[in-house]
Amino acid sequence: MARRALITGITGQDGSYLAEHLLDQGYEVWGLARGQANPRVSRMRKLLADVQVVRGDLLDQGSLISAVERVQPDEVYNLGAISFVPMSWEQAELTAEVTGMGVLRMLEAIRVCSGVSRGGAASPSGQMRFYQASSSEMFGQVTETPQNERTAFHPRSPYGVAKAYGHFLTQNYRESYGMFAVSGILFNHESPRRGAEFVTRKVTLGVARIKLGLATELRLGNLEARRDWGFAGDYVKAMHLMLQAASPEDYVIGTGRMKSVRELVEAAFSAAGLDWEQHVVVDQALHRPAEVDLLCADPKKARAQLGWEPSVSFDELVAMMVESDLRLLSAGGDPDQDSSWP
Ligand code: NAP
Ligand code: F7E
Repeated sequence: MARRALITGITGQDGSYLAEHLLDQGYEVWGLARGQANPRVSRMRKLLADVQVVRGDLLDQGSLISAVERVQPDEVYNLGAISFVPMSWEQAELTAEVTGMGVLRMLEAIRVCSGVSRGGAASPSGQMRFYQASSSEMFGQVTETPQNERTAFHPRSPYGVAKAYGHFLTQNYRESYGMFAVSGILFNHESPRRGAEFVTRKVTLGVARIKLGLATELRLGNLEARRDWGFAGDYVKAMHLMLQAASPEDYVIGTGRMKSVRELVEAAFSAAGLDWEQHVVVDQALHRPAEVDLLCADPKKARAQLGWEPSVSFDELVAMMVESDLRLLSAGGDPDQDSSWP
């Protein structure tokens, strides 16, 4: 019988790549989707016709229990979150509820449905396995570079704090109940399906608009911030590998290479034959109340224990995204419309 996976955050970037990867591996894939008329669900259904949808919301404990009872998954991937860092200052409480408390609700749904009793450490074998989407934003103001699984956390946003809560809770359920519950500490990963609010996609869409004569300038915030950017399609494979491991452990996933936003901008404009200095305007209003200056992964553990390696370089990623956005906009596609997902 096919193994069954339940993915929260199915309408997001990672949900789509993970679902494709698991379908390729022969899984029966279920996606948890929220809302009465969520337009992102119809976009997801067009791209991923073989994914089955179960309704639920990370804010609603009962809905998660019902979803787990119905699907009876072998593996649960908790990717659902409010994931845009600036929004976490504007809606800090909601971020804590969805991105933080949502992890508690999902873990409780699994614990209740798999009959794990409080205080009774169960054997990890034969249980539902749980993956939590932890984030390099937990490192925040970094205490060492590169960051590994033992690096201390100093989150710099309500998002980072909520992720740290989910991370420690996942570790706690593993230790308290013997659950096979792990976190992947993923560094920034991007793709043509990245939300338009994140800096990579904002830049590649901006480049495409300027190249096609649809805009003349691109307004950005802090150009000096440095990130470790990789390709989302590679990173979802690491999520799957973590749940196939012999023992439940956390892993850092990234490329080990840092680039600044300025370097991202240079690469994207030059991929389209444009001079970025003619078009980019720095806007102080886009700076964050507390910035994460740099993030760089040390992915040695994942390489050694999971055999995981990134396959797409920074330059290849930027070129892929610029080409995709040029194609999308040339064909009259609107990145804000739900049908336009490459
Ligand atoms: P994304 O594109 O922003 O997707 C977020 C998903 O969460 C969407 O499917 C959204 O569904 C869902 N969601 C929001 N509120 C929800 C709720 N109340 N109940 C259930 N689902 C809800 O994020 P992503 O880039 O794919 O990232 C996936 C996960 O990895 C997130 O947890 C993110 O924080 C984490 N992460 C991402 C990165 C990265 O660089 N991409 C790095 C580290 C960690 P709707 O359609 O209903 O809004
Ligand atoms: O910002 C700077 C900004 O919003 C990257 C999420 O997936 O990765 C992501 O979080 C950097 C920051 O991603 C603009 O100040 C400059 O330093 O693309 P971003 P993020 O905040 O790193 C982590 C790992 C996650 O877990 C999150 O869910 O770029 N920046 N100018 C800008 N950023 C944006 N968005 N827009 C600008 O105009």
